[in-house]
Amino acid sequence: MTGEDGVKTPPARDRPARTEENDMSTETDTRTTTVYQVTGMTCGHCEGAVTAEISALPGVTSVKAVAATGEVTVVSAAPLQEDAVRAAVDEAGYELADRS
Ligand SMILES: [Cu+2]
Repeated sequence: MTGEDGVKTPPARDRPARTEENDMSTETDTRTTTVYQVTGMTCGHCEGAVTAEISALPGVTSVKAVAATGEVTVVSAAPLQEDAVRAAVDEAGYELADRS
C-alpha cells in the first residue's frame, strides 16, 4: 500500500473500517477481530471443522468460517498467536494461508 509522495497513510488501528483484502487485526475496545485465509475448505463441513478447532483456542469468542471465500473471521479477547491459529487449522485438516 504505497501512497503518493508526501501522503501518509494513518496507522491501521486508527481507521475503523478495513477492506476485506487486508486481513490484519483490528482492535475494538478489548476485542480483536482477525480475518484469516484458510485453504482447502469446500463445504459446510469444512467450515464447521475449522470453526470448532479455532473456537477451542483460549480467548476466542467467535469464529465464522466461509468455505466459498476461504475467509475465517475470528473474534478474540486478545490478539491471537498466528502459530496457535495455524496449528488449530492444521488440526482440522486445512491450511492457514500466509498473509501477504
Ligand atoms: Cu467440506
